[in-house]
Amino acid sequence: MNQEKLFEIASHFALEGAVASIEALGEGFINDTFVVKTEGSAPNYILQRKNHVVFPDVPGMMDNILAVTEHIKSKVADPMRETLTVVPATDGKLYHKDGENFWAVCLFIPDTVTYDRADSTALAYQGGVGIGRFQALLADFDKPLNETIKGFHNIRWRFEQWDATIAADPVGRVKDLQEEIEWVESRRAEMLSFWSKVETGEIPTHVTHNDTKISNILFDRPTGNVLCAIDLDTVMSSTSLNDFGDAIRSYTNTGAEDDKCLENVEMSIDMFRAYAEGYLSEQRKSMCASEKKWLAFAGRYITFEQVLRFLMDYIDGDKYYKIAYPDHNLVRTRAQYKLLQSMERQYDEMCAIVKELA
Ligand code: GN1
Ligand code: MG
Repeated sequence: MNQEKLFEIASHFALEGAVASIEALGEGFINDTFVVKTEGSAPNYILQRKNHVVFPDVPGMMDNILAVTEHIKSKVADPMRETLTVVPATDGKLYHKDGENFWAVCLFIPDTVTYDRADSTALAYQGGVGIGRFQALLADFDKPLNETIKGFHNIRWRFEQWDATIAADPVGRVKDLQEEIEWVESRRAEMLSFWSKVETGEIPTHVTHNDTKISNILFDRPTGNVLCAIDLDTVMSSTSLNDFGDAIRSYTNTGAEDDKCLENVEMSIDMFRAYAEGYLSEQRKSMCASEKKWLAFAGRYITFEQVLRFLMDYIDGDKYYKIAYPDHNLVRTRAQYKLLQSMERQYDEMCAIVKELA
């Protein structure tokens, strides 16, 4: 993106200090992210173009982020480091709209590090602390949040999309996928039965992060301790089990999410234990009995959902996830299914660990 345009976008925000440079940060799957550096001692900033196809209600999303971060700020020792700080536009809105694109800014938190992979149990433990603390700080948050992506981890809604996609079969792939479709169908009743416990309130809902991979946890550079959860775009109300489950899906995988070599993919029970220890060190006291009972299952639930979502996108002609090659979504489906099977095999042990720790 051209520099002149980026400077023009940045000029719409209430920044301290003159902008010195704007550079791309990482290769986001969903948003485009930039670091805005300013002259002298003024703070630096993160500027993001929010993906309005994935997030149809960016203003609602920014309202969620502001409400949640203000709540956290009111409770922590270092409010400028222990959560994100939203920087409004000069007109007071939480975003700037440029044509069809929405832009938003938050403070850059200095002296921090992030990781792309959890390659040690110590890091998995810290990641668990990060999400556990995030949920604990928000346990008494009582304002309604906007549902910025409909039915995000609601498997009943995902099955509605699934049935419609299979019926439409827009690119004629269904005929070659009978085995893979059966992976999903054979678990339909079990997954819906879990979700019905959320629908009846047997499993309560809270503020959830909904994208709990390691790269969304910020660590303090001097101490190495976990500082806060970042990327709050998907903050919504759901069961906190989903945050745990999605983290288990990503932290415990010994292979890649899209590994072509299925032998690489297993769930590491050591990583499971470490993440659960960290998470429960923050959440043990506030969780109810039904949450504890279903905690281990949440790993299977979210991994199953990911099998369904990748396969559904493949059947749909690859419209949601960016792909790097033609069968990418099918490769992802198979790798996540291998992970799901590994969890199913080790499920008794997962339950025993939760029972011991909770
Ligand atoms: C998307 O791009 P990333 O990693 O933040 C997706 C998640 C999936 C993940 C799978 C808004 O997240 O739900 O689990 O891909 N986010 C959205 O890699 O759909
Ligand atoms: Mg994300």
